[in-house]
Amino acid sequence: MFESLKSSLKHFKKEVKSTFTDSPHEPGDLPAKDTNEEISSEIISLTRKASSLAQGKAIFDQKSLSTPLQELELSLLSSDVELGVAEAIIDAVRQDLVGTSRKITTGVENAVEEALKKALLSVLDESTFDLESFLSSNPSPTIIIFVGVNGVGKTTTLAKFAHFLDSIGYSTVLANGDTYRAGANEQLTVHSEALGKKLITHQQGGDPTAVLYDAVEYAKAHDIDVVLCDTAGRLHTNKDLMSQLEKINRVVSPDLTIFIDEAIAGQDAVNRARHFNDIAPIDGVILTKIDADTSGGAAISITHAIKKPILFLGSGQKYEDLEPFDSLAFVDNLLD
Ligand SMILES: Nc1nc2c(ncn2[C@@H]2O[C@H](COP(=O)(O)OP(=O)(O)OP(=O)(O)O)[C@@H](O)[C@H]2O)c(=O)[nH]1
Ligand SMILES: [Mg+2]
Repeated sequence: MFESLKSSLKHFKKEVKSTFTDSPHEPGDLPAKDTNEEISSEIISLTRKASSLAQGKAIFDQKSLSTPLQELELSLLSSDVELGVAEAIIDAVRQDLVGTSRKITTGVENAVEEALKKALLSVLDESTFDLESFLSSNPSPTIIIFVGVNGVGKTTTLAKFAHFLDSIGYSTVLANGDTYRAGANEQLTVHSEALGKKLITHQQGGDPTAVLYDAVEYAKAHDIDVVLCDTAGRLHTNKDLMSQLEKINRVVSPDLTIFIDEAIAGQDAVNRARHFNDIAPIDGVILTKIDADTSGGAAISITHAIKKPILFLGSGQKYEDLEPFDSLAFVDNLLD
């Protein structure tokens, strides 16, 4: 999982370590320089390095860090990390390290690891959300709608979410706002029966807002805590379906709108999140299919791009395969 990102970070740690702890070149190995100025600057830098190495220390200077940082930026980009996010990570690592010194024995690796950890957390934690405290303070029923493009796992995730809410003591009713796709009612019926949940549906072709309205009425009448509303998959470029979503958002006025996309969609997932956020403001994101071979770029980029947190990661087909997103555990796993 996230192998591409992991290997980018590992490579960076290795490069920095060898840049700052290997002995300086022999004079004969000096890279060719064009001007006297370049030669003297190289000699000064090597002399400094030799002297700090002699004292058992490595000094992180801007010049020596620049090549490993450039390489890191390129490999983040090739792992589908968005340019602005890759730059934010590089800047944070540079700021953290440049001008500091560490003991060669253990300090260099730790310093690089800590700088990467802080930089990654700074983009992942730009927005956070405590679902449980929100649910406990929001007047019932809390209305949650699941939105996203076709086939990304909205319906499956809604069912997993109902299972998760059960585990923390919240009752749910399911509502099928996907009146567009043939077979959508049947799919959600299978989940509602497996989970023992009431499901509100209308006929295919009906108005999704009417289904959601009925589900809210049902929840009020039966003292249900949360209404989970599925919606049809829609491409962000489909004007009709996007204006339907805008109407659902306006009429139903959900307490939470959760954007679902596949972690494997990388940069596309980030772009789609922006489009959906413009039409029906997103409160949080769930990335699915992290069990597939994903670079991890979407997970790193999406919060920085839309300033909304990742709430959960979907990792398989079973109801239990939905983990609350924990940025620290996520970063520790990347740097492991
Ligand atoms: N491996 C894996 N498969 C998943 C995951 N989540 C959903 N799926 C599968 O993805 C496929 C599509 O899931 P759905 O839940 O129907 O997707 P959807 O977004 O509701 O699709 P539409 O309603 O057609 O837009 C199904 O085969 C799911 O079993 C996941 O986390 N991991
Ligand atoms: Mg669906």
